[in-house]
Parts: sequence; structure tokens; C-alpha cells
Amino acid sequence: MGKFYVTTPIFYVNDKPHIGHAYTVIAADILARWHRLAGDEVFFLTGTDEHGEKVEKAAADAGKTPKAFTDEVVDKFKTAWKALNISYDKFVRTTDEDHINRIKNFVSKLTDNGDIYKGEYEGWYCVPDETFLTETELVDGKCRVCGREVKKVKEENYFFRLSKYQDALLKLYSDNPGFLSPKYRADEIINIVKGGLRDLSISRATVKWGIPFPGDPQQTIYVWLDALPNYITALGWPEAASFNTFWPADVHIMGKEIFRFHTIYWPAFLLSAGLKPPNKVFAHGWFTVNGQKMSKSLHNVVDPLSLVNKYGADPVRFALIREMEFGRDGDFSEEFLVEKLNGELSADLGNLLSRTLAIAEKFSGEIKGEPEPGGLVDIKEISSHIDKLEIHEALEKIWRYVRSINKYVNDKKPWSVKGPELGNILYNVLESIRISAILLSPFIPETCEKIFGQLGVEAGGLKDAVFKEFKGKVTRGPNLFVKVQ
Ligand code: ME8
Repeated sequence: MGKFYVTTPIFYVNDKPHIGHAYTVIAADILARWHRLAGDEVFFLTGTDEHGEKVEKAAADAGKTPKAFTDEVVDKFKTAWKALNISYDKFVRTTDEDHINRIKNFVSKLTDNGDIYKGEYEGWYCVPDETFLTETELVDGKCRVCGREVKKVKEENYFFRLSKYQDALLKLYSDNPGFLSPKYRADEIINIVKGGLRDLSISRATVKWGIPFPGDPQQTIYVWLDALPNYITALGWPEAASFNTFWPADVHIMGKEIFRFHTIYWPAFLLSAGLKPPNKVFAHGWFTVNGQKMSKSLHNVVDPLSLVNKYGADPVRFALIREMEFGRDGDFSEEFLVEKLNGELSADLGNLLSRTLAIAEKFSGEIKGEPEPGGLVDIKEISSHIDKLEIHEALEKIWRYVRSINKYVNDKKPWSVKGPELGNILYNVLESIRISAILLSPFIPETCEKIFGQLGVEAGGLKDAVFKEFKGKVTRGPNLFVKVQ
């Protein structure tokens, strides 16, 4: 038992959440829930990144003030996360008074440590990515990350001495091999840092929607320096007890396009402030929808809320995690979701419960017996996948277990057996279902609540995921899932 601090990126509120944002938040939720099951003290943070040019522009396009606009969009994020049963402990907004004050404090700290100076910035800026780019970083004159138009910027800015942290960063990576995760993403970062770092512009003279720069209110703090420290401001850095309990973060989770910000800028800022870097930064891949990149112009942006309204939260959570290896790119389609809903969820899990309970309800003998070794599940192996952030693999192993319970039922044919022999089979199946529901509860929490309810047992933690005496009182309820065409 220990502590576990997991974060998602804080999302830009230029638009409502889409399925990509939901993917990251669901993955983090699974980790948070798993660690709670294991008895760890967990802090799960998510939130919104509300300042900067991109959001300022979106508000202006909508004819609203940035504050009114962001309040509306934030509501949409919260509604979507609630519908998806996201169990965050805190939702941080960069427009929170508390965050603003702590950011000013953080920037003053970097200044006191001699890492900030004023200079002239001349170069390119990508508004959608809120990124400064040099001439050599452009591809065909466009942003090398998102491929969109960039604009020329020439202004007086404050700079952070990022160049000073080259060696410290390289040492951080080599001393902590798990810091850059997954491993296959490490080389790119190491090469960027080895190639030499330029000092980073950390203020904007022309952007009004932001936190005033301490000591120079004509400038606003660059949105990434406002955003990255959310991971400590939300804990109440520097004075709050939760900061001492939870920092350093166990893992920051995000999509691959912002890995650089989290593995170069963020630890450099922390080192400058005299704080520990996070233990791990993990970037997952990107998914396309029906093979295409999601974009407004293609009208293929998937709204997680409408999927939940149509299919329920658990099929959405399940399909997203089942669809792609956590870390790699993948593709999402509604057809895949329906296939998982009808196949694995409804046929493997839903039918297993309903056919078992139908027999158990009619059985008047004692439900007891000996655990049959074939039905045992390797919880250590599953936990180790979770520890390595192979959540898709953990789910695969749990699903193999669910299938093995079905196979046991098919082999033992409880419908043709009576008396103590049936009592033993039911014991084995009901306990296996109970154990699998504990293991599945981080992935499909609502469904597992229903399973515990129909079994008439307490939910329990990971330590309860072992064969015990069956103490439930079964009552068959509605099917867990309704198949769709
Ligand atoms: O970058 N596939 O916010 P953002 C998978 N505010 N994940 C996706 C995705 C896709 N197609 N599209 C988006 C920002 N994501 C900054 C972060 S953190 C201090 C500041 C997910 O709204 C993925 O997690 O652009 C990605 O990193 C994130 O949304 C980007 O969210």
C-alpha cells in the first residue's frame, strides 16, 4: 500500500471534449480505480487549460467574453466526465484564483533563481498548438506538429534559461530509465536535448487572456508555463499537506504530441524551482476515426457524450481500451464498439451472469465446494501489467479469465446436474464471477456494481479477489447489456 498520483493533460476549452480527450481520461481513471482497489491512497487530477491565444480566439469567434465562453465549455467537459463515470479527485481550472496565485508564485521562484531574463523574440507561433517554432522547425512553412498555418511573431518577451538544463535533463533520463515512457518514445526526446536547447520564451506581449507576468503586467505568462505547473498548484504547492503526500506524480498521462513539453520544459521548470521531477511521463498514441484524423472540416469528430447516451458508459470505456495498445496509435469506429458490446460484453459477460443466476435461483441446496484450479486467475500478472501501464493487456488477461469461466460452465453443464455436485459448480462459477467483477470494476464500474448487486455481495478490494466462502444472496436482474443491431 502506498500513494498514487495520476494526471491527465488539462484540456484546451476552445471546443467541447471529443473522444480523444475521453480516451486519456478513461485510461487515467482505470489506473486511479485500480490503485484504490489495491488500497493505495490515490489522487487523480484532471482539468482545463483556459488561457492563451487559442481560447481567446475561440471566445471572440463565438462572440463571448473569454470567461463566459470558458465557463460554458468547462461545463461540457464536466458533464461528459460525469457521464463516463470518471472518478477524478480534483478538476483544476487555470482560471481558478488559487491556480493564478500559485503560478505567480512559481514564476517568481524561477526569477529569484536567476533563470528568467528579458529579450526579443522573433520567430513563428502555432496558435492551435500554442508553440513557438523556429524557421527550421517548419515543414513547408507550416507547423511541423499539426500541419497548420503559423504566424510571424516579433515581440519583447521574458525568457527561461532552458539551455542551462541540458545536462541535468540528460542525467534525469539516464538515472531514471522509466521516466520517458513507453521506452520507444525515449530516443526522440534524448536526441532533441542532446542536440542543444534554446532558451524558451515564456511570456506574450500581445495576448491579453492570461495571467499577468509578475512585476510586468503588460505581459502575460506563456500558456504552457501557466498550464504545466497545474500538477503542483492543484495539490496546493508549496504549503499544503497534499503536496507533500502526493508529489512527485507517479505518472503524467497524455497524447504523444505533448510529450516534449512534459519531458523537457516541465522537469526543467521543476529543477529551476528546486522541486523533484515526476516519476514517469507516459505518452499514448493517437487514434483516427474510421481511418481518418478527426477534424471539424471532415465532420468526423466523435462526441463521447452522444456515444454514452446511445450505448451507456461502460461499452464506450471498454471499446476504447480494447481497441488499441496503450501507447500505440489506433483507430476507433462505432462498428467496433457495437461488435464489443454484442460480442464480449453481452455474450461473454452478460450471458454468463444471467445463465448462472437462472440456475442458482432455482437451486435450493448449499452453494459451496472446492475451488477448481483451472478457474484460478493470476492477479499478480494482471497487477504487473497495470504497473507497466499495459492496461489493454491487463484487460485482455481479465477477459481470458471471463472466457475460461464460460468454458467451465460449458464443460460442467450445470443444467444437467443436481445436488452437492451442482452446489460445487455454482460455488466455482459465482465466486469466479465475483472475482472477475472486482478485477473489471476499474474498467466497467457501472456494470460491476450491477453484478455485485445481482450476486448479493459486497464489492470488495483486490485482496478480496480470491476464492472465499460464497456469501451472496442471488437475485437475477435485467440483462447487463442490451444487444444492438
Ligand atoms: O494539448 N487520440 O490540450 P488539448 C488520442 N492544453 N488522444 C487524443 C486525441 C486523439 N486523436 N486528440 C486529443 C493540450 N487527445 C494542452 C495540454 S497539459 C499541462 C496542457 C488527447 O485540449 C491527448 O491526451 O489539445 C492529447 O495529449 C490531449 O487530448 C490534447 O488536449
